[in-house]
Amino acid sequence: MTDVAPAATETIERTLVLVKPDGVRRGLSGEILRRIEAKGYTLAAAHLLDATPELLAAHYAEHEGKPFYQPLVDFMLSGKILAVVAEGQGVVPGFRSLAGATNPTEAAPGTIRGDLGRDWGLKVQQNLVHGSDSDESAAREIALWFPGLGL
Ligand code: IDP
Ligand code: MG
Repeated sequence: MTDVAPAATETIERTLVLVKPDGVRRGLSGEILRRIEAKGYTLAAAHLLDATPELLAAHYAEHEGKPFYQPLVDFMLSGKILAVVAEGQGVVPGFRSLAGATNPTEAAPGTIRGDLGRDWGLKVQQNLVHGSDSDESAAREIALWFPGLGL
């Protein structure tokens, strides 16, 4: 029996993961990357950076005008962010599943937000990670956070 080669048209799926400033501050970057890798996804790129207001305005454009928007931007400017491109079949919904629900109180045990996050009584939920919500968002967000990478 011969191995079947992957179809030439097979595309590599990628998502943007951000370890938010609370995750970096709390020393959870390694644990979060461990979970991504343990699931079987591959790290394609990573860098630790300070976001800028311009980058966050583009990244979070869909949330402009919502009550948590400015607290969210301020929170994302409060410390280093670890930006990661993860890849693998189904990685966009797969990482969202690993991350868990937006509200860490409601996020299921076993998820990043459910196991490692909690409500701190702030105007914005500090929930450790961002993950792209569609292939289109992933392409847009990877271009923002990794300009020139050619991914
Ligand atoms: P997601 O990160 O689960 O995709 P989004 O709805 O895209 O959630 O919201 C972006 C971020 O804004 C969330 O991760 C969280 O930090 C914050 N956020 C969203 N909704 C609320 C809210 O109702 N109250 C406080 N913070 C929120
Ligand atoms: Mg979102």
